[in-house]
Amino acid sequence: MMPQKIVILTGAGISAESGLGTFRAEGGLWAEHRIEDVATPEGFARNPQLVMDFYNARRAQAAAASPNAGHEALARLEAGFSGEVILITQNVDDLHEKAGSQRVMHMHGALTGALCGACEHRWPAPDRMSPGDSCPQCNAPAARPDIVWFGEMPYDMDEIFDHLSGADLFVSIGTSGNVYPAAGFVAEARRHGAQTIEFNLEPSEVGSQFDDIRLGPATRTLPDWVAEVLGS
Ligand code: BJW
Repeated sequence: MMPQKIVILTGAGISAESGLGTFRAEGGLWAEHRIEDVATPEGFARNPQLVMDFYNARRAQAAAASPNAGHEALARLEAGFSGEVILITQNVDDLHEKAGSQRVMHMHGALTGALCGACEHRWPAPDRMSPGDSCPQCNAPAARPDIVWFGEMPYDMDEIFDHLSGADLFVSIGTSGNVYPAAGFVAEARRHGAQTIEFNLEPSEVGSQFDDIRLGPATRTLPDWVAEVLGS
């Protein structure tokens, strides 16, 4: 049966072929940086310069990167599918938007955003952020990258769980299934009756929970799958 509502979760793997590093691969971001130093509120409090440098560098890399055939296939799906397509990304880059996707939920935040640690006001991040930058709304010297770190609540969770409960098809792309709550989305979608597909180079930590697994680089597997769904 043709699905009416497709909910897609993407992770670092979809941007790997655009030259952006993944986290847990050999030589990935977590091999070069300790998670507790650069991706926790405690790490930011201890050494804000280190954390700003980490995200300033990643912001510059993401700005220079181009979407690949995987991002482009998902944008074609959203434009051409007769039902609803919801795209949830854990990625903080903007390659889905650059590819033309319109409805993208950034559950772990965005490199293009700044957030006030005092009043929670958000504004577009400058190319380089510095510790002590002040908030344009409340003036507190409390600017930080608008990124969801470990121990913080990911964004749009109520809306995401609503979408998962209404999905006919849940699709996970290029994520290792190590980080919750995203790693639990497949179980949630299944509980509500969705069919599930995983796209990855290898089965993820939660790979056994999917009905179907398509292995291979996303630039190859996604264009094929989208052509299948759109019947082209
Ligand atoms: C390809 C490919 C190609 C490569 N084609 N594929 C114990 C049990 C359960 C939970 C917890 C626990 N202790 C603590 C927690 C909670 C914690 C957590 O999950 N910890 C785990 C480590 C256990 N989670 C949190 O703290 C989250 N908040 C939270 O839980 O709030 C409470 C809450 C309760 C109830 C409901 C809701 C909330 C916050 C998590 C924040 C994560 N932040 C990061 C960093 C910030 C963003 C950034 O700097 O970019 O987000 S961590 C990092 O991991 C980043 C990513 O978004 C995230 C996921 O990584 P991803 O995308 O899966 O990347 P990789 O590298 O792991 O995998 C890449 C995959 O691609 C691989 O599988 C490759 O094979 C594949 N691949 N090339 C296809 N070409």
